Amino acid sequence: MAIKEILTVPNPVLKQVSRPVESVDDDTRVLMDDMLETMYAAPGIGLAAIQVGVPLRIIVMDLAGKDEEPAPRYFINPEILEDVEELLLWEEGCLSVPDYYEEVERPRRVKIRYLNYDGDEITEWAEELYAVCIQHEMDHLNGVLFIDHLSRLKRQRAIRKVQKAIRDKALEAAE
Ligand code: GNR
Ligand code: NI
Repeated sequence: MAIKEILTVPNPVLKQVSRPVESVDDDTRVLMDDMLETMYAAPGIGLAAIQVGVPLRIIVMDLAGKDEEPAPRYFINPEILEDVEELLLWEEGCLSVPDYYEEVERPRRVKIRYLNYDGDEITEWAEELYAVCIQHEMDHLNGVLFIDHLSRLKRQRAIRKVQKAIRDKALEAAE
């Protein structure tokens, strides 16, 4: 297993549309293992392959609480089959937009279909945090970030904040 570098805004790779996985094989599983390790180390509750520079429709997630057993989830080629009109407002963050948090509204429940770690097809409803997270991650597969759901002013503020943090870190390291 290996921890990979997580890309941050405004890296244009994050805007790429990821392509479907053709077959779920050992290469796919090595990538998913590395993604999970990278996500846990960050730490985060979800990660899309494009965030580590791989343009494939793959997501890993773990929504277990601090005192719970790890519960890794793997999603390959996920699709939203159905959603509900009722919206849920949730304060989101993103490992590609570090240290910036803002509320986003999304459908409260979504019916999803995907392949799991073994390549088996799963269809199920996701709700609450699971619904928020899978929609956030599926946006990444289409080159969309949660800040793209905000006003242009807030989006630019978020990007500048990340750029400043990176610049300050580089200056600190050069001292
Ligand atoms: O770690 C993460 N937390 C989070 C909180 C609210 C809504 C979505 C997320 S996903 C994020 C990790 C990430 O950037 N995934 O792409
Ligand atoms: Ni994200």
